[in-house]
Amino acid sequence: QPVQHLADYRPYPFTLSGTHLDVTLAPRGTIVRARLELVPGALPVDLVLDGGRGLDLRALTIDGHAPDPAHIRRDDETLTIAAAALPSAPFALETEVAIDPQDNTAFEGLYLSGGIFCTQCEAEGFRHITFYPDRPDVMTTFRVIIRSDMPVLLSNGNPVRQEPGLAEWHDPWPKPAYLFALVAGDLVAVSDRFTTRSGRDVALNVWVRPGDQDRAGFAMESLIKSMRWDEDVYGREYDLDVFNIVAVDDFNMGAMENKGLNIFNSKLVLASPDTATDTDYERIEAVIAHEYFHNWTGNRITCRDWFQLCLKEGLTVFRDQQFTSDLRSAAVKRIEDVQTLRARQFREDQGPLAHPPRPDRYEEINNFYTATVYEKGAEVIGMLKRLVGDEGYARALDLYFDRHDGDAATIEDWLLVFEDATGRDLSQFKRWYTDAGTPMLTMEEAWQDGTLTLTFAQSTPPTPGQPAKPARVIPIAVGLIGPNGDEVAPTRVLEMTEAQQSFAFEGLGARPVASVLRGFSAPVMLRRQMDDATRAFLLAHDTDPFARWEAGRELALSALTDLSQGRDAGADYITAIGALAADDAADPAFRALCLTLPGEEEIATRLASLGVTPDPDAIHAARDDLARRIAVAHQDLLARLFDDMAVTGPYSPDAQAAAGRSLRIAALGLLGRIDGGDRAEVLFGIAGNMTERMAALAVLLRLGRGEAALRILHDEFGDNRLVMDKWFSVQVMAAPPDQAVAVARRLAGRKDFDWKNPNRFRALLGGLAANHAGFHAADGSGYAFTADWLMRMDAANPQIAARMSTAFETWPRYDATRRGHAQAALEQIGILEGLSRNTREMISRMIA
Ligand code: DPP
Ligand code: ZN
Repeated sequence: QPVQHLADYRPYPFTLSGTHLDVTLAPRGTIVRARLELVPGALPVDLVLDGGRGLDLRALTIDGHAPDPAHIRRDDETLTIAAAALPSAPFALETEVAIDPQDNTAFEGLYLSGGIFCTQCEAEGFRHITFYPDRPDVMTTFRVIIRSDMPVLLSNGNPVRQEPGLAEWHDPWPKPAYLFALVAGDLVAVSDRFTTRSGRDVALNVWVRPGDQDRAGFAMESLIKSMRWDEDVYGREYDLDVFNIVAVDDFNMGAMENKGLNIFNSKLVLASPDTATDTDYERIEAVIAHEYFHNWTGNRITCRDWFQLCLKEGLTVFRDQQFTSDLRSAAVKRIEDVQTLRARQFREDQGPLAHPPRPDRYEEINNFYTATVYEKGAEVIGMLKRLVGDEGYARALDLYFDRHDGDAATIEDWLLVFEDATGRDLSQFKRWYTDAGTPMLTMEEAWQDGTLTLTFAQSTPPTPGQPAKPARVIPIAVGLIGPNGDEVAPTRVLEMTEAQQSFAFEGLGARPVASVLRGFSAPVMLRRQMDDATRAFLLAHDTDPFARWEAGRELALSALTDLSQGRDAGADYITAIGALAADDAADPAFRALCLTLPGEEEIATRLASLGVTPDPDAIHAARDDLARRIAVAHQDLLARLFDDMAVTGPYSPDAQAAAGRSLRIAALGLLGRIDGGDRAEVLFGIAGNMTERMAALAVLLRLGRGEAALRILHDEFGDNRLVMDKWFSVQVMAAPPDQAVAVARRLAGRKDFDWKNPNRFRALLGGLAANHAGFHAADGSGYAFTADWLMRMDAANPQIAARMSTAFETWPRYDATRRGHAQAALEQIGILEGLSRNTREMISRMIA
């Protein structure tokens, strides 16, 4: 398959008016009979179906007759029936193929996970099940018969027939093949019901393995909350009689929004206080919502082609972020989202894998399920909402659902809806979709005669294939704080459209401090000259919670970047952070966020954006040093917080209880720098919940005294895959950097390192990648270890190998020694015989 270009889009020349599947399941030799009802266009053309060598074609007929074999051609990826063999009127194409789910270690198409048959078809998995026009703009209704002895047989839509050994499902909503799903297994359900606003009674089921029912309740609660929220906030109702969720252990993604039959990675369904952390609970709630919200933004309105992926993903992420903000703390959620964006998307934008939210070329679409498409895609919608206002946004969304229900749409369609609903010209705004890179925004201030003038300049560094970047529309939310700490001008959104632009605030009595980019109103890097005293002032007084947190973050980053370059720094930060932590009127979760230092990766990204080559060891040492000094300066306060935030009574995953625990854990992490880990050891022994136990374990591991705790956890949960994933990852992540690779190597040699399981593989390799100074060990051992495993994984599961290769995406920013080792590792992967298209594309982009 050559490079795909957005500009080459052509509609499919046939209309598909119905799909019937009849699947007889077996671990090897599953038989798939497909009947496609096709309507030819006006001109005779060949019929090209996707489907490669893995499909063993047993029979093919057109309207019941086998065509002349001379009219059928196959290659590695397609099957073509010559126009000469096709009727000019509507016809039925019937095929029978055999496939082997048991040998499918790529987990794409139909496969077996722990004895459960399941499917993953997005983006292009359906072509591994049968010959088909496997593209999102070919939509039709599906009727599916499943034949198997398994007790539970599920597919999309509504059940038509259920009898021993057979089930029939019908999905009345036309859909592309990527939303097809089939599940068969020995499963049990946690069930409930939901009545939609217009009175449709919906049966809800969360299907899990027998024994896991008591850990599926939270997922069900989250589903019901999601269904209600989408009715209340977006006016979107569910449209089938059943909604099924299935949890499986082997899954490449987090979850999948198949129509009426969502399939989830079990880590995003199963939770109990003793096995899941607060973060897990919040994530389960958000991903259940995300997949449910796709029913409208993704399924009812899908994408015309895969270049438009952010049409459904950016919008659905934006919607799940709104949902979490409504259910929990909006301020905390915004800060967390910005942290994620910076850690993953800014990082991506800074390196060789930078691409726009809507790319215009790809070799392997699975490589574009990225932070840029998802998280930046959501930020772009947030900006759009800020520019047109809440009412304009609501009008535009209503129009979008009215106009495009049943369509396979584009970013152009989406923007036109906003233009039509609000009268705004969005041609310049569109650059956010088409241009890669994080704009750098600098600000200068002038004060004269009661007028404060803010002058901004924007510039975006070149990214692969895009040397020059025209100015974008940047919404900059600004408020002003007077010298006494009161807000003298509420938030106003400045609309920057030029490369350089000034905005004046007039009639001011005394010179205020500008609070800029409130709520992180645009995904840019803001650089302004500000001394530490002014930052500390904003940290104390800003009325916008994001900007307040950001002031503290800037203080921390300026201290850490200085320290990592051998300059003394941090005193102002230590003082300011103490005052904030002591403010019992502030939300504990907010205080916890302020007390948690930026990660080493974030410090490296900041240094690189300043043109400084990051030194991973120096960054690690600087962060250790600052944390220790905070602990020394505030030990009494931290000890008080640790004690005060102890929750008594039964565990609850709600936001308020989690907030208390997060502050307690933040205090514990700092105290661990000076108490030798004694508090952590006690807490690990007595805590009744996984949140505190994992936090305590991480502290102990950093201090090199985690052995006993690890053993206890293993004894207790050795047969629980999700807990064992944590057990693997925390050891590598929290290992002292000079031991990280050795720890990873030792763990990889264990019998229970079931590396073909994506979660286990990510736990270990992702854990190492998250240990910044460990992965970037100067001797190249982290790179070599990772490369070895990527090559091994590539043969089994190309998607997972390609995704994990992003551990290398920042390699060009390091010193020559590290660059040399990284490049050698990448080149070694690149020349591997039989390397997948997925990984080949990633490597070639990274060493271009
Ligand atoms: N399952 C992935 C998601 O929901 C891809 N659609 O984002
Ligand atoms: Zn999604």
